[in-house]
Amino acid sequence: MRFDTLAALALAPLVAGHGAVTSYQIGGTTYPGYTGFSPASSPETIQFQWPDYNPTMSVDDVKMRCNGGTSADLSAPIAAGENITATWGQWTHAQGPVMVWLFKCSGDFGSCQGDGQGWFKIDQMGMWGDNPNSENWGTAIVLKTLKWSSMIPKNLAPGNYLVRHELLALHQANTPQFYAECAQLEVSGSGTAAPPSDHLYSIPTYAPQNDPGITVDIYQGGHTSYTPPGGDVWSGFEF
Ligand SMILES: *[C@@H]1O[C@H](CO)[C@@H](O)[C@H](O)[C@H]1NC(C)=O
Ligand SMILES: [Cu+2]
Repeated sequence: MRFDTLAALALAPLVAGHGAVTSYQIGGTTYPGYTGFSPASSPETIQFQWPDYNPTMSVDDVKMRCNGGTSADLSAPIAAGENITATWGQWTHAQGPVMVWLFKCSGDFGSCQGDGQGWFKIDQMGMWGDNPNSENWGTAIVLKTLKWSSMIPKNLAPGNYLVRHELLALHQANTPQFYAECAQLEVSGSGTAAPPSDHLYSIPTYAPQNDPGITVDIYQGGHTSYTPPGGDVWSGFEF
């Protein structure tokens, strides 16, 4: 089912500490994300409804993919080349990258759980400048604005896609905290492009737990640059 009225949008109050994407904006339309804890009574969403706010601590955890949620009732239309803006109800950490991923479904959303090596990054922001113990991080922008906007690659082949917004909090040395949530997008357009296989990852396990982008101790001197785990962004192009 497609969500196409604002009337159903009733945001429940946020109850607990960690972040969650509570809505998505595409063009002039706002689509409900999930606000947590009440799957039975929650309004229908485009976002997978997940069981709790707890951070995922290991890249091998099945909750890495979509925080343990399953297919949503609704999906949102978006044109290739258009931006999707995620809005978080709250967020508290200023160190760590923001990563935005897509996964192409082979059919209906009801049977699309993001299985297999089909996830690719369309956007990310790690650190700028040369000091990890700073607020020069993608997640610091989320802390300040509670928003993140990403463009769907202009030439991306149309179809049903999952979008996955991931915040990786690095404020505690050797205790990474991953926060990921998925939503359902119907991408339209006349493009034919798909990412090459070297940009495709399985989630969980898109990187080893000892990837330097995961284990970095931001309080130790000597780290002057940062590479997010899980490879490069694919921004789309024709073959
Ligand atoms: C659209 O997303 C891109 C990143 O993919 C970003 O650089 C740009 O600022 C966004 N545009 C708007 C209007 O938010
Ligand atoms: Cu936290």
